[in-house]
Amino acid sequence: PETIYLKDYKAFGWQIEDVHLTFKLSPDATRVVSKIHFAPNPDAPEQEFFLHGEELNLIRARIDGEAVTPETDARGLRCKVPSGPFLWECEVEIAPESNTALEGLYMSGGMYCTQCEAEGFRKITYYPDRPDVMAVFTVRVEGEMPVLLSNGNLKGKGDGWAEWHDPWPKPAYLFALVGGELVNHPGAFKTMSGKDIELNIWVRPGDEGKCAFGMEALIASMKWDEEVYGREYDLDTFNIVAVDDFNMGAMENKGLNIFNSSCVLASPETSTDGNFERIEAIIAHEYFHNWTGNRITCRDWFQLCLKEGLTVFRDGQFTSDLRSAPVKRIDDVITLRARQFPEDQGPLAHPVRPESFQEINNFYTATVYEKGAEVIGMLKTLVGDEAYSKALDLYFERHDGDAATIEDWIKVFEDSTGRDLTQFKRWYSQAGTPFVEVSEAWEDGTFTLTLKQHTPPSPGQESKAPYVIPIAVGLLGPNGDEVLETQILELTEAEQSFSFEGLAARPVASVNRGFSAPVVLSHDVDRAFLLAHDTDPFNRWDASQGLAKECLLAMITTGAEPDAIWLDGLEHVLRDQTLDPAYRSLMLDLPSASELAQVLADQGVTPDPEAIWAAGDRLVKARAERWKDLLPELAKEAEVTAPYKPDAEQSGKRALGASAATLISRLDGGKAAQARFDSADNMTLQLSALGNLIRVGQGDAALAKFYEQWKDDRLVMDKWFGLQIGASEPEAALDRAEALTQHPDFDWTNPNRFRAVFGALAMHHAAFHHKSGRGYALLTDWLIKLDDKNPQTTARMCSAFQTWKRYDAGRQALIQVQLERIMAKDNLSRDTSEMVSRILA
Ligand code: BAL
Ligand code: ZN
Repeated sequence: PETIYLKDYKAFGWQIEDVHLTFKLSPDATRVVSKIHFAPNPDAPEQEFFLHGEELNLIRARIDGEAVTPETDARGLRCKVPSGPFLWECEVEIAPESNTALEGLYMSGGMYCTQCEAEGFRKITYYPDRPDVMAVFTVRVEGEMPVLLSNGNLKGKGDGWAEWHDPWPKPAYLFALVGGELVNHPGAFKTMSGKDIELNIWVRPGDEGKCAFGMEALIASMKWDEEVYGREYDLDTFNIVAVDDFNMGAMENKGLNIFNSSCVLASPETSTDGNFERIEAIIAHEYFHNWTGNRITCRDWFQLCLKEGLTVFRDGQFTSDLRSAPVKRIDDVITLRARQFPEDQGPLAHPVRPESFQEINNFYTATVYEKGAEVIGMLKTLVGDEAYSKALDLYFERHDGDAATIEDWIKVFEDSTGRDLTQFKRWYSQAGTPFVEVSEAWEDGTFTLTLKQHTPPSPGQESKAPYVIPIAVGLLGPNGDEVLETQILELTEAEQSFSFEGLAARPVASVNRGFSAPVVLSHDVDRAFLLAHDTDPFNRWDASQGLAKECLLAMITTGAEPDAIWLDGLEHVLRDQTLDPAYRSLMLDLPSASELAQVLADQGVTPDPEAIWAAGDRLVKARAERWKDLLPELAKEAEVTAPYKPDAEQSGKRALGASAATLISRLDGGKAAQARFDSADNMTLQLSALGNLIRVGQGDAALAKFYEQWKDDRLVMDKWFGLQIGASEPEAALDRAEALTQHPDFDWTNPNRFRAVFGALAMHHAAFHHKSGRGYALLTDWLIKLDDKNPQTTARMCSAFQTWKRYDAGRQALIQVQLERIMAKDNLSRDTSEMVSRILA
C-alpha cells in the first residue's frame, strides 16, 4: 500500500464554489447526483484533475453540459477539464445495505446514515475528498422515510423529500445524511446574541425516553462554550442522531452530529454513572468541534491533533467545571497511562502529529487525542491562563474559515505572547514518553532539585532532542505544611537544576503536581509523607499509586507481604470524611495489571501475567481483611437515599460504595452483593453487584436473571457480554469469551458487540496473556473474520498486541504466530495490514 507523507502536501488545483447533491435513497441502489462548480485555484500549480471515489458505480458524467468519459480506477477518477471554471455533473449508484465497513452511506437498523471522517465521502460520490477543499453544500434527499436530515438549515420538505442548505463552507468529511423512521426529543437554546436554536435528538421509536440527559448536556455545552470561549452556535438547528452500528463514539458533522447510540442514550435503569459522565463529555466534545474542527478545520489529516487535541482539552475543561477537577484529572491520567503510554512506548509509537501513514483511520489514537490534549494543557501552563485565553481569541479571529496547521496554531501563541515556541513544537514532532529523573540536594537552607530528561527511541526516531517540560512543584515542610506553593519549573535542557533558598528545614518535594506534564517520573521521595500531607490532590493520589506499585512489585518479585505503612496511610485518607467520596474511591483503585507489566519491563524484569494476577488477588484479599471494620462504615456513608441523579455528588458516593462492596464480597462470598443485586434500582448498582458476584464465582444465576431482564436492550446486553469476561478469573474469562462468541446474540458485525467481547478480553491482562495462547488465538480468529466486513474496527482491535515485546519468549512466539496468520490472510485490508506490519516491525 502507498505511504502518504506530510512533506508531500500540495494544495488541490481547483476551488469549489458550491456543491448540490441529490440523493435518491434505496438500500441496494441509491443514486447520488452531484453538481459542482469548480474554478482553478490560483495558489496551486497546474495538475491533473483527480477526484477521489471508491466502490462507486459511475452512471454518467458531464462537464458544462457535455457528456465525458473519465478514466476510473479503484481510488478515483481522472478527466480532462477546461482551463477556466466549469460545472461538473455526475451520477453514481451505491448500495448502502451492503456497506458493512460503516464508512460512507450505510444502513443501521433500517435507517440510512453516514460516516465520512476521515475518507468516507469518496464512497458516496466522486469528489476531492480532502479537508482543505471547503464548499457550501445544498442537499436534496428523496426517500420513503418520514425523517430526512442533512447538514445546515432545513430549506423545505414534502412527502418523500427534504432539502437542506449549509451556509458554512466545509470539507466533505463533515457531510452527513440520515433517513429513517425516527422520533425526536426536542429542545431549545437562546444564544448569547439572542438567536433561537432548535435542538433535536433523533432516535428509533422506543428510545425516546433515553434522550433527556443528552439534551441537558447539549444545552450545558452550548452555554459553556459561550461563557468560557465566547463561541456562539451558528445555524438555526442542531441535530443529533443515535445509530446502533458505528465505528467511533460520535461524529461532529456540521449541524448534524451522528452518535453511536452508546454515547447518547441514557437512563438510570440502563446506564451507569460512568456512562452518564461519558455521554455528557462526548456530547460536549462533538458540540465543541463546531468551532474547533468545523469553523476552523485541518489542512490535511496529519494535522488531526489540531482539532482533536484541542477539542479533548476543551471537553476536559468542561467536565472539570461541571464536576470535580481533581477527579477528572485523575481519571484522565489513568486513561493516559493505560492507553497512551503503552502506545508511546511500543511499536505503534508516533508523534502527536504523524509524518506518514498508509491508512489515516489508524491514527485516531490515544496519542493524537489524549497526548494531543496534554500538549495543549502544557502550552496553557507555560503561557498562563490569561495569555491562553487571548491566544484562543486570536486563533478564532485569524483562522475562522481556514483549513489550518499546527504551525498556524503555534504562530498564534507566538504572536499573542511574544514567546518563542520553537522548542515546544518538538511535542508535536517527536514520539515517545519522556522519562524525567529527579534528584535532590540540601545544603545551608537551600534545596536543589535536579531534573534529567530522556526519551527512548521510537520507530523511525533514534534520538530525541530535549523537550520544554513544565514541571509543577510544591514544597512541604517536615510537619506537612506547605512551605512553597506550586511553581512551574521550565525544564528545557537534558539536565537542569532549580534551587530554593532560605528554607528552615529540608522540605519534601511534590513534583509534577496535577500531572503538569505527561512524563514518567522517577523520584526517590517519601511517598507515605505525600500521601498524608500533599495539598495537591493529584499528587496525593499519585503518591498512593506509587506506593501501590512498589508494594505489588515486591509481592510479585519476592513474595513480600502487603506494605503496612502504605495501607495505614491509605486508611487515614479513606476515613477522612471531608474528602470527596469519588476521590476516596479513586484512592482505592489499584494500578492496572498492564501498567505493572510495563513498570516491570522498564526495570528490565520480564512480566509474568500469572504472577501479576496472583499478587493483585492477594492484595485485594489482604485489604478486605485488614479493613473489615472500615468497609461497612464506608458503605453506609456512601448510601444514597435521594432519587437517582447522575451528578458528581451522587455518583461519587456510589463509586465509593461500590469500591467498599467489592472488598466486602471477598469476605462474605458474595452475600451482600446478591442482596445489592436483588434490590438494585439503577444500572450502576446492578452492574457492580453483578461484577462482584461473578468475581467470587457466584454469578451464574444473576447473569441469567440479568439476561432475561435486559435481553431486548442492545446497550445493556453489551455490558452483559463484557462484564462476564472482565470480572471472571483468567481461565473462566477465556471459557466465557469462547462461549459468548457462539451465543445467538453475539452480533459480531455490530462494533459495540464485537468490542464488548474482545475489548473485555484484551483488557483482562491475565486472561488475554494466558500462557496457553488461547486468548491470542481467539482474538485472531475473529479479527480475521471481521476484516472482510469492517477493516476499521479490526485494525483498531489489533492494538491489543502492541505490547507483545514486553513478554517472555514463549508468549512472544505465540503472538507472532497469530500476527503472521493475520498478515497471511487473503485480501487483508489496508487498515489491518498497516497496523499488523507496524506491530511486527
Ligand atoms: N472526529 C471524529 C470523532 C471525534 O473525535 O469527535
Ligand atoms: Zn473529536
